[in-house]
Amino acid sequence: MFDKILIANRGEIALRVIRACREMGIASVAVHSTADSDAMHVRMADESICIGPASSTDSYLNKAAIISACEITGAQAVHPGYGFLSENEAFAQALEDHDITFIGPSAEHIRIMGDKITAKETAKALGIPVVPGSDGGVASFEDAIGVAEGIGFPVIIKATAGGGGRGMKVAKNAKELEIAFRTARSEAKAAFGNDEVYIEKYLQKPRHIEIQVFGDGKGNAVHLGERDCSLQRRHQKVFEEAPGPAITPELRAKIGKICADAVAKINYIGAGTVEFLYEDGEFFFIEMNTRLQVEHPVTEAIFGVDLVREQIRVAAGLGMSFTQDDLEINGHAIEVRINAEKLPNFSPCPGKVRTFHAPGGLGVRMDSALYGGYSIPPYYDSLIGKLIVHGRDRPEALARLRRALGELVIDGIDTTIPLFHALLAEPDVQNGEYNIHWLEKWLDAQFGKH
Ligand code: MV4
Repeated sequence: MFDKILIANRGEIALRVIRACREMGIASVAVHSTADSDAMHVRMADESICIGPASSTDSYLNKAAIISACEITGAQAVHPGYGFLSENEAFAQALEDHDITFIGPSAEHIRIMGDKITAKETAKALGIPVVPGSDGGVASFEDAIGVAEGIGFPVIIKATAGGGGRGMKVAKNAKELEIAFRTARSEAKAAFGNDEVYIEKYLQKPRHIEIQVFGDGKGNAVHLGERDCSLQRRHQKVFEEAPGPAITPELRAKIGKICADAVAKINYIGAGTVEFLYEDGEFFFIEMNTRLQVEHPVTEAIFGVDLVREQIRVAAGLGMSFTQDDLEINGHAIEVRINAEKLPNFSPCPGKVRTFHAPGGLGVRMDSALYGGYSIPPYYDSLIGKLIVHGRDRPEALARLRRALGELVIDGIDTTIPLFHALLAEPDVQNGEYNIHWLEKWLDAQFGKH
């Protein structure tokens, strides 16, 4: 096992990793920018080291500075958290070249899943159901029409180098396809330096369901069920839950086994998420994320496992501490993302936090790096906390969420807390009756086109 791990991240996820290290008797090293000298992760780690100026590009994304920090502190492994360098193939490779362990999958697995066409081809070859569409990239409008007529309209054009919803265009007929195809290519070229696009059948009212998988890198893998993350605004998740309200035990077992078998076959190591669109009882693969995700705590809650501990174990060459048969769902969990943003436009709202009071009690977890008197810097993501509740069933989790939100105090800045009070009053949210478009529609109805 490692003696010392460096955490190449900040905020709540850095604390999350430091906590796992401490429970495992592993020393932790925080890295930080000059803007983060007073940040909680710096205070909580055993050691800290400044790696550059405020801009992420020069600090949290600075591979050379992070590798130097490992050399200076003697850290044997790096946990990348999520975002920043967590899915950066070159970083995973550079660490390997320096004999430092990347706590995550291999550079090769990151590469395969980072290219959306290769990811889809790989998924298909591994027996994962994919959305009907083109076989790889579509080079000409004539080919695009051919594909669209084969699968039927509406279709969606996606950038190979895109992801997270960037560079997508929907076309309802051949005329719309002509314009959409041309703009999708030029936008992809401008945004990603790669104009390759592919075409899929457009699913009109799906849910975003993602399967948590975990591999030991030696051909063994398990699944930890699904999360329903359909409540999103501009491709940013705001509310996530597990299990998914629409997913039966039979559906879960079937798609879960398909995903676990697939990642076992490629000797995948560590945590991964296989993302699907789910409509009318069918799953369609869209992407795979080769990292720990923001919303991992809802899975931890219902399965009673520590995913970061398991990531560290497998990275150190140990096995997972459980098998598929050990994994059983207990109750229901919900996470809401607390952002430093002002409603109704969700405009970033950094500034000084006067009071921070975290809720507590049975079934409540607050992951946040805030403290009273802390100044949220304007340079980074606006996520300032995650409130996760766990109950014996969904109604209990909802009641607990309402109660915990009432206890949560963040004074001095605007946050997304009022959004969740309003959402909890909605019958559709109470009944779990929503899809990927529900939140945007609801926001339009509440506040007008925003
Ligand atoms: C789709 C789709 C409908 N049909 N693909 C958006 C982000 C990227 N991960 C995939 N996305 C979508 N792909 C087909 N074939 C609709 C979306 C989509 C979406 C997906 C998940 C969560 C929220 C979304 C919001 C708008 C569109």
